[in-house]
Order: sequence, then C-alpha cells, then structure tokens
Amino acid sequence: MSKLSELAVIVEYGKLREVEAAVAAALDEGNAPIDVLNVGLVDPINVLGEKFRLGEIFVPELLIASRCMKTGVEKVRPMLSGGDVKSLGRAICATVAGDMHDIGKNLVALLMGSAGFEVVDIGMDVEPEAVVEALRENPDTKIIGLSALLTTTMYSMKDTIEALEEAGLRDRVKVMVGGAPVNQKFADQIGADGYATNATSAVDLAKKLVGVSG
Ligand code: B1M
Repeated sequence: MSKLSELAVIVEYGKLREVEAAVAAALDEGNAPIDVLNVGLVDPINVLGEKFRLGEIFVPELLIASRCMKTGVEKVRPMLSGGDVKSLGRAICATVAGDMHDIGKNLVALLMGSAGFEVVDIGMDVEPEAVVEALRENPDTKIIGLSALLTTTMYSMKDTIEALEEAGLRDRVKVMVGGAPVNQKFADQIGADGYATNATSAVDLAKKLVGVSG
C-alpha cells in the first residue's frame, strides 16, 4: 500500500497519534502537498460521510476523524503556500449560523490563503450580525465566503446576505457560497454573487469575483 493510501486509512480509522508521521511519509514518498491534502486527508472524510449516512458509524467516529484531518492539514499547510504570492485582497470566511461543519470552510480558507487572499476566518456557527461586524472591522474586505453543510442552515446564508443589505454594506463586497446542499440555483435565489462546488473552484471563483484571471 502506498504511503498516501496508508495516510487515508489512518485518518479514516481515527489514529490521531499516527497522523503527523503518516503525512510526513506521504510527502517523503514524493506526493504533492495538494494530493496529500485531497487524497490522504479529505477523501477519508468523504468515505466516512457515506458510512455515517448508512448508519455504519456515528458522530464520535466523525469527530475523531475530523481531528485527524485537522492535524494533518496543519502539517501540510506550510507547503501549500506559494511562497512569494501577490496579495489578492482580504476575504472573510465563515460557516453560517447553526452549522458546526467547518472542514470544508477551512479548506476553502486554506486554499484561498495559499492563492494570496488575506483570509479572516471567523469560524463556524456565525450569526449574520457577526458577519456584518467582521466586515465593519475589516472594511477593505473584497469577498465574503459562506459555507453550509445542512439543508436547515443553508437558509442562514440568505439571512446573512439580508443582514448585509440591512446594514447598507451589501454593495461593498462579493458574496460567494458553497457546501454540500448548496447549488447554483440556490445561490441565485438568495442573491449571492457566486457558487463553487469545491475548494479549488472556490479559489478560481474568488479570483474571478475580484477581477483576477487564472
Ligand atoms: Co455532519 N452531517 N452532522 N458532522 N457531516 C453531514 C453534512 C450529513 C450530510 C451526513 C449524512 O447524513 N449523510 C448530514 C446533513 C444532512 C442534511 O442536512 N441534509 C449531517 C448531519 C445530519 C449532522 C448532525 C445533525 C448529526 C447529529 O448530531 N445527529 C450534526 C449537526 C451539527 C451542526 O452542524 N449543528 C452533525 C455533526 C457533524 C460532526 C460535528 C460530527 C462532523 C463535523 C466536524 C467539523 O466539521 N468540524 C460532521 C461531519 C464530518 C459530516 C460529514 C460526514 C462530512 C462533512 C465534511 O467535512 N466533508 C457530512 C457528510 C458528507 O458531507 N458526506 C455530514 C469533507 C469536506 C471537505 O467537504 O464540507 O462538503 P465539504 O466541503 C467541500 C465542498 O462542499 C465545498 O468545498 C469543500 C472542499 O472541497 N465547500 C465550499 C464547502 N464550503 C464551501 C464554501 C465555498 C465554496 C465551496 O465558498 C465560500
């Protein structure tokens, strides 16, 4: 089995103490950091998602695997930064109110940061008013990225956009949305400026929204 596959198994089975060494081994094997991230750390979470859906595993297994993934991401994070990257401006990232899923949002924030955005990550379960407040504190923000993983919390995205409108700040920023239950149609319905299916396309979209090509 390759070191990359071994890492994926370690994350899937929640072997927290083995994660850092497994990430190092996968990198030593010659795998690109982005592949270590996607194949070694993110794929096993998706595998567990299917098992969770089928009732084969439960919340504790998801939690421990999530911790494994976060530990691995911290190890690989410095290698994802492109070194001398030109700043593309400030971006605020949040998982919306009522939603505790932050893995996808963290990946989006991580890759946006690597691409050159100055990311202000305001966390998960973020109320609309807190997003407005973060924008007031960071008036040069160009993009707000909102993430939701629950069909119930995707409507918090709408509430957040409405809160920005009520505060008179909506025209100052682009709002992009994403997360498993979200799609382009929903993004259009709630008046978002864009929707992306994954973290890589989120970076492309963010660049497009701020007028940077490629
Ligand atoms: Co929960 N959960 N969860 N969960 N969880 C889902 C989302 C679920 C689909 C599982 C299932 O039933 N099959 C289901 C939602 C059902 C629904 O609403 N239709 C579910 C449920 C029901 C729940 C609870 C209610 C369970 C319970 O307590 N009974 C509970 C809710 C808690 C809450 O939020 N209030 C809950 C809790 C949890 C944990 C805390 C245990 C844990 C989260 C840990 C954490 O995030 N720190 C967890 C997990 C891990 C999952 C699954 C298994 C995996 C989610 C994930 O991290 N995927 C998930 C099942 C699944 O999605 N297959 C599930 C990996 C991640 C990289 O992908 O987040 O999709 P994702 O992000 C992608 C894209 O969506 C996109 O890019 C990312 C990278 O490619 N993207 C964006 C995301 N945000 C973006 C923003 C953008 C652009 C793209 O622009 C800004």
